[in-house]
Amino acid sequence: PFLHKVIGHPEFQSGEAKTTFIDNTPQLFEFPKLRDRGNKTMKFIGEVTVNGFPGIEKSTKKYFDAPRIPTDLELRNDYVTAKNVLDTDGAQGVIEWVKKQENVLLTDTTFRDAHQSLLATRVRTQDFKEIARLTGEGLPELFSSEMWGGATFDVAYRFLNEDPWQRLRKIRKLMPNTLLQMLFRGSNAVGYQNYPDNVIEEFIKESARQGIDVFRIFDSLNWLPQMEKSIQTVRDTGKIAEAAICYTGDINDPSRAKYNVEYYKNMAKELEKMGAHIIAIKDMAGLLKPQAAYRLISELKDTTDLPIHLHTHDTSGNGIITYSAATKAGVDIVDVATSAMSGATSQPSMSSLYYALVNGDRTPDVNIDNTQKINHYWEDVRMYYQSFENGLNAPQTEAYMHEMPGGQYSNLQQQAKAVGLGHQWDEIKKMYHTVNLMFGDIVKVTPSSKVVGDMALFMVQNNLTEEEIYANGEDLSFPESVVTFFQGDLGQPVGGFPKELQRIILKGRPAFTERPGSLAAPVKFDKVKAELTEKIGYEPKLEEVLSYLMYPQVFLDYRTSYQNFGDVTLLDTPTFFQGIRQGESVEVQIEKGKTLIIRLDEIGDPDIEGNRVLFFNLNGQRREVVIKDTS
Ligand code: 3PY
Ligand code: ZN
Repeated sequence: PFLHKVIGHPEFQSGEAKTTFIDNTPQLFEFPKLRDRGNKTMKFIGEVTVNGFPGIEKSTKKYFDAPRIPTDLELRNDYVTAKNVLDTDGAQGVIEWVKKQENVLLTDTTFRDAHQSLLATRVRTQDFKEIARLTGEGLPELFSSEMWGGATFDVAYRFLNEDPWQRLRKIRKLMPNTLLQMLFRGSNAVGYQNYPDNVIEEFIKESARQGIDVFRIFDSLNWLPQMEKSIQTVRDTGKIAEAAICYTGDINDPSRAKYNVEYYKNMAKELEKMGAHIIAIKDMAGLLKPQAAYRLISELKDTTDLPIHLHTHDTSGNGIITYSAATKAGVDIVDVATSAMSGATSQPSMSSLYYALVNGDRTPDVNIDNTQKINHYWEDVRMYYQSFENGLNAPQTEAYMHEMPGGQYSNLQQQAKAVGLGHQWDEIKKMYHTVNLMFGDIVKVTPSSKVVGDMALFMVQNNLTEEEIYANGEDLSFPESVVTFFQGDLGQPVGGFPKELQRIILKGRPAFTERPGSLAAPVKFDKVKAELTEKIGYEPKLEEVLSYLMYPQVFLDYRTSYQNFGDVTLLDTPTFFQGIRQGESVEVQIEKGKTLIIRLDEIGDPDIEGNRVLFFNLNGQRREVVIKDTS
């Protein structure tokens, strides 16, 4: 076909073609490029069709109707959004704007925490793309859309064969008038360990440059020294620094005096001094009960002039009452999710909160019809992700006891199943509570929550009680995450480490109390760039160097997968997770006006080595792809 194209080209036929003709006529290469992309895409589809998607049970492909996309949203084109204010008046302008609002403002977490907490973070960019523009246009009154950071960064690479930076760019383009918000783990950035200060700085600058407007910064132990650098860097970029206080315990329970209301007020004052624009209360496990919410928000409002942004999880079923109480107490912004992606371990529902507050004071200013129409889309899309449901679809008040963050619940459950402890899940939850108290009652959120989870699993797996740890701990070898935690790798917990347990766990290894980021040598970006160039065969962009620094092997594996399969983000979600069946066709739009139509005609029997030939039809041409059947 390439030769035909050359010979058939009018310039060639006219006899005017020079040796530069081939170089200057890129259309000649379109066919091979298309064919190459077709081959890679068929390889991916073939692989999933034959061997299933890693991590989910292979089953008969389910067919779904196309999701309902709203076509008749009411638009308020003259509305000046918070993003418009940021672009014209800067971060301080947004703060003044928030303070002037009479109604409670909303952040929509559908694109980040909601699916992180309900569907193991697995929602794909393809499914956000369809609805992002409509969400921005139909809900201009939102304070922000939380759509990046937290676990979405590495899950995108690791499990979805997706580049998270590409997701950011796409959503940025589709939601030009909405503040885009990310969850940033302070000195852990979007990873699970401490990174040198210059990595934190470069990561924030690059994220801001590519479109993040609001950085919610937290530390997994509420340790202030680990938040300062991030807050300052965000301020320097001109974006909004939202400093989060992780909420644990119960301010109204005298037996949990460590985290009393004074503790939170002091922390808020410190964060204000550090330069925070907004104070967030990050109730990651849904522990903030309604009356405590009223008290906490009231007292914080008396303590600081900064806006207060409240985040909770609806695990206990009390989320809406908590928000209602907080709204009465004057909270400025609360986090909600579209109804179909709300409740249980996720955020409370946007439309439920609307109706809880309607015809009263401070009713959120959103178009409820638009909210419900956008929700139809999510009712349909959630079905694609059934394999990732965590099974927690009713209120669970035990969360007040175990205090596990919404995003950790299903993760730890999976970890337990993987080591054969699925049937002991109730004991693990109790052990998680015990371990928290053994550790001195710490803040539990990524990554500190993982340490508590690892220790709980270790104790249940080895049939160990708290007493036995103290009695025989000298002879036990503890999980690596627990050892490094007690060395001070994640920073210092409130009130310090319990000395006796620290001694038992460290067995003479050194512990330090300095900020780990201040001990780490700055990364030499040029050197890392050269090293990465060697590994991937081209000069990487800064964003790729950052991803590699954060997750070296995960990033390299992603590059390998990209080499083999091309851009699989373009596949529809049922095909991505389940492949296609014999006789089925799928369309993959690889560029505007360029679509691959792929049909699977036949799956051959395996040969002696297990290789099967899959007979495809790609845009009318017969193609064969060989896939090794690993079953
Ligand atoms: C994360 O760090 O991913 C969280 O969602 C913490 O709550
Ligand atoms: Zn959360």
